[in-house]
Amino acid sequence: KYKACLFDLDGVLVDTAVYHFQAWKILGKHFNFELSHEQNEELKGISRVESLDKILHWAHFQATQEQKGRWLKEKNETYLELISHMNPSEILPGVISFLDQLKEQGYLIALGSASKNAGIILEKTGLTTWFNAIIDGNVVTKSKPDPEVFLKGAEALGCPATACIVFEDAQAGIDAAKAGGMKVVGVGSPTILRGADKVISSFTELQVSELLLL
Ligand code: B16
Ligand code: MG
Repeated sequence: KYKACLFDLDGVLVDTAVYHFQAWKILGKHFNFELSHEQNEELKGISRVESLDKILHWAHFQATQEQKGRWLKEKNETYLELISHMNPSEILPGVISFLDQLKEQGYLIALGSASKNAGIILEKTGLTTWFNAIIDGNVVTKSKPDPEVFLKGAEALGCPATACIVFEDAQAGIDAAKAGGMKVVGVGSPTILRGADKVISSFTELQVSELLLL
């Protein structure tokens, strides 16, 4: 029935949201803005540029193009410094065993992330070799909820969308998977994630055999 699994990165395989949060908080000092946890939730799955626009809107700060360009670069430098210490212990619980089961049962595996830093994170955590295809922020032109990232993943694997299952922690990503005609498993809280075919709080709760019930 299903041939491939497409994984989001941040919040699904590893918890880099904490590093994005820290980096945006440090940047916010330039315009006296303190990012809240609730606001950080809204930044999940959306691109770096869109994140800054949202933050400036919340801060009621009118920035010039020059300031924006400088701040995007600065935020990423802080973020790169924070993720430079990442290691395999930061892979979320149950992920490796789940990927193992998928490989054993012949599923293809792709990454579908909005992050331009996905490659570095996969390397640092030792996850790179699991993937048959990697689609990240460097190759997509339209960010989630547009389905482009997942459609490109399906194409790279040579699978029709209907044979793909997406794993996502962000509402924008769930909407993207649905718009692409794929099944989607939400990773997080069922009260936050709407429209997923199933929601798990962690991969420790899921067996590959259960995917057939989707
Ligand atoms: P970068 P995902 C997304 O990754 C994050 O959830 C989002 O918070 C971030 O703004 C975006 O990547 C871009 O990241 O600044 O590293 O290019 O969840 O799609 O794996
Ligand atoms: Mg995510």
